Amino acid sequence: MEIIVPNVTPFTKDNRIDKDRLKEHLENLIEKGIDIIFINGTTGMGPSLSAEEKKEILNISYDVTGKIIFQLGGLNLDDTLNLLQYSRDFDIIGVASYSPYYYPQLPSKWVIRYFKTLVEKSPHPVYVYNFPAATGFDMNYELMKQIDGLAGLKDTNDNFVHSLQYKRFLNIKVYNGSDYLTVQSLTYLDGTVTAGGNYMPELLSLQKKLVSEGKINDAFEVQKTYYKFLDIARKYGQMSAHYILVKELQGYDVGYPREPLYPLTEDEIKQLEADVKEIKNEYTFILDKYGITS
Ligand code: FW2
Repeated sequence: MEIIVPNVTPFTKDNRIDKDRLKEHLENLIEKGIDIIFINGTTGMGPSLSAEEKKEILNISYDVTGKIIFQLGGLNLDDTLNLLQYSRDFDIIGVASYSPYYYPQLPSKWVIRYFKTLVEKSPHPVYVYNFPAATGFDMNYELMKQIDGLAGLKDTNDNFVHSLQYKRFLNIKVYNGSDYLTVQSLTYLDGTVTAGGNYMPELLSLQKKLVSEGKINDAFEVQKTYYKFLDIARKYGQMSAHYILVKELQGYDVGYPREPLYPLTEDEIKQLEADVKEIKNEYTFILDKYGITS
C-alpha cells in the first residue's frame, strides 16, 4: 500500500529549475511519510521539460531520496532511450512513461512496441503511466496483457472499474492517479498517486494509516476534507494553484509554474487565500485530533 506524490517542479521567475526549492519540497514530503516521489509527471510538467532538465531533476531529487519513479517519456524515442541509459547509475524504484501523445488514432501496435522497447532497454522496473484524458490513448488491460516484464501501472482515471480490471487480469502493481480516489485506491489497489499530496501530505499519510488499520469510514471522513482543497485547486486551475496551496498549507515557497501554464494573478491568489482561510480550521482540527505535527 503506497502513497505516491507527483511533485510540482519549482521554476524561477526566469524559467529555470529552482534546485533549492525542489530539494526543500521533496525533503518535506519524505519527512511527512510519502512513500514514493513521481518526478517529471503531469503535476511536475513533464511534457514541458527537455531531456536535459529531466536528468537535472533526477539528480536533484536523488540528493534527497532514492524513493523515486523517474518519468522519462516524450515524443523522441532517442531522448527516452538516452534517459533510460542515464538512469543506470541511480538506485531508484523505477522508470515510467506516458504513452506517445497528441497524434491522433495511433495504432495500438506502435504503443505496445514502444513499451516493449522500454522494458527491453531499461535497467529499472518499468511502469506505464496511463492518462487517456491527457494523451488521447488508453493503455487498457487488454493491451497491457501483450507486454511481458512490466512492473506496474498508474492509471489516471476517474473510472475506478477501469483500474480494477488491471488488478483482476494482471499480476503487476496497480495505482490509480485520480486525486478523488485516494482512499479507494489504497483499499482496493496497490496505492494512490495524487497531486494533492504536494500540499496535504499529512492528510494523505493519515488516509493510508487509517486504511491500513481497517478504519475505512474514518479515512473517508479525512478524504472529505482532502476533497475541499482539491476543489479549490481546480477552481483556479490546478497546475498553477498547486504552487499557492503548498505555500498556504506547508508554509514554504515552491516558486512558479512554467509558462504557458501561467501563474495565478494577484487577485486570484487573494481569492484562493480567502477560500483556504474559510476551511483551514478543518485541516488543523484533523491534525490535532490525530496528534499530527505539521
Ligand atoms: C501526475 C499525476 C497526478 C494526476 C492527477 C491529475 O503525474 O501529476 O494523476 O493529479 O489530476 O499522476
